[in-house]
Amino acid sequence: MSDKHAEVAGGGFAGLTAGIALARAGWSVRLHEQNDELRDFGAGILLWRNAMLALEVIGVAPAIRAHGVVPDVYATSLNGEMFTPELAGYPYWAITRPKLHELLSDAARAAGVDIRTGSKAVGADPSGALLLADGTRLEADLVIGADGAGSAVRNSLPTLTQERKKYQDGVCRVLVARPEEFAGPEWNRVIDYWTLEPDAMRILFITTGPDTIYMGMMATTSNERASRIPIDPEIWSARFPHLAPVIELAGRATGGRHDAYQTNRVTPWAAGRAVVVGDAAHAMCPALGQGASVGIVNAVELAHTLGQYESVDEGLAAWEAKQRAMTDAAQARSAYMAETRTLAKGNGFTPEVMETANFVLDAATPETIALYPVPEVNR
Ligand code: FAD
Ligand code: 5PR
Repeated sequence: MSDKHAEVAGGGFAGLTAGIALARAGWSVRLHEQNDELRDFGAGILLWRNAMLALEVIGVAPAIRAHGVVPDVYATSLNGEMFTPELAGYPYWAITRPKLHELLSDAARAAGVDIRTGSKAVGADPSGALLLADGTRLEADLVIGADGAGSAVRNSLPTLTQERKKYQDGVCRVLVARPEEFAGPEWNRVIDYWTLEPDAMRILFITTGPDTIYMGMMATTSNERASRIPIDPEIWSARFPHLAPVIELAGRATGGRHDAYQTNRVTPWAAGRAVVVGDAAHAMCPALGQGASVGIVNAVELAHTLGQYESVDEGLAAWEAKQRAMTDAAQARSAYMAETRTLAKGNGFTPEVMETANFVLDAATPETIALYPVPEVNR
């Protein structure tokens, strides 16, 4: 067990996961969230096998399995034509973001993480200190910037270079109450409805529980009506007439949000005793549905790798050396998929695409790995 101390900026999925993993390894951890409440926006989320293995390591996976839904298949439809469904038997879970966030927050408190809300970070000192907006300087053996794509911690560290990119697409995300017509177990699936003409519009339909459906409604940002929150039912129903009943519900949903696809790639991830994890380090296109999952994996591996080194600096270097290739590949692949919209053609989950989801953490035991067998076709 460690006797070291960490200061974490950011109470999103990456920051909470890093906090739990370090606290369970004996670190004292204080976590700063700028908002007055701990929560997440953005409707629903897919957690792939890689994330589930990480969440097993920190003890949160059983609750995800209890509250989430295993989609029986991932079906793709282009202009109303259904391709052969994929991912039958693949171990992945759909869950609402508020639920995932609540489970991680509860686990962080249970692990002893000292959570400070309304606490805003403005930067880090590589010699080992987190700097807060109120002028406080908090010394630590490790400072983690898990403060999202706009990371103040990252921006305060001049040796971390970043490439930022914007893409043509954006997505409106809403959570709707699951209507009677979609109550049956045959709707416990992902259906990816595409149209590409005259411009791309897509509805990603994901059942997230007995009472909720997550709808990711993608369009080019130049299509203003289709990029609007609240959802404009008329423009969406004209393109997807058979989905009119759920589109109506989406139009009435509250708490939805629109995001344009934006990415950043940071090199290196650490400066002295300061390090970035999650979107602060590697925001990616959502096409693989892997942004949070990769952040969760890297956060768990960070704690695991640090446990193998006496010196934090050496541990950080070893961690980045191990996690970099998988992370870069996920970013490159999701960017390619977003740019080419290859998922619209069906049969998109090739073994190459599944590489990120199939990534196995060093921290996972053989017993854990055995809980999540990968079907032959997805290897
Ligand atoms: P964030 O979620 O941005 O959290 C950062 C936290 O830090 C926030 O709470 C913020 O308030 C706080 N903060 C910010 N600045 C400061 C500061 N200065 N001081 C203190 N606190 C601060 N990923 C998946 O794995 N599966 C999916 O299905 C999936 N779908 C997606 C769909 C879309 C449309 C998009 C856009 C993304 C999707 N993702 C998905 C990616 C995922 O949402 C992100 O990768 C993930 O939420 C990032 O988590 P994070 O903790 O790194 O950052
Ligand atoms: N997967 C998920 C998702 O929310 C999106 C995509 C893929 C879970 C965006 O709605 O391809 O853009 C995607």
